[in-house]
Amino acid sequence: MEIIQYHFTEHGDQRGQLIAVEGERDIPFPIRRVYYMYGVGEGVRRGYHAHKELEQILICMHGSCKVLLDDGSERKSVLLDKPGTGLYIGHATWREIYDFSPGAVLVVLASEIYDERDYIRDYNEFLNYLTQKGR
Ligand code: T46
Repeated sequence: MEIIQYHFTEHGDQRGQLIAVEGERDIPFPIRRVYYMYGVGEGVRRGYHAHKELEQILICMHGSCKVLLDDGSERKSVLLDKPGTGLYIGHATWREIYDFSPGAVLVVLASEIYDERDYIRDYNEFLNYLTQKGR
């Protein structure tokens, strides 16, 4: 499984840092939704699902967290700890997000608006879905 990360340009000067992320330019899809999570407690693990169509970029704006990616045949963990780096997660990839540091803020740029029908929340269903798709 290839891990795809985008490194955004940091416009830094004596006033501090600024990063801009433009859909279809800095990332491969138009941004139709932004959401973020914060106040995630120690030991909490989120996600546990895959998406049928959704593409996303995860950016840890403050602190750090880890993301487990699983394409049905391989599992990889990625540490997110830089506001200038975005992790791409395409469709048909199981994800779990864990090890949030105290005060961590995770921002997600999504290719589609929220649609619960796009979620696969059962791991065996996810494996069956991959088999059906011939992956
Ligand atoms: C993902 C990981 C990284 C909404 O109403 N709108 C939204 O856009 C989202 C993302 C969630 N919600 C509601 C649905 C649930 O009642 O917020 C609640 C928590 O969502 P969920 O349990 O899906 O959160 P996570 O952290 O398990 O997963 C989220 C995204 O849902 C998912 O797409 O890839 O973050």
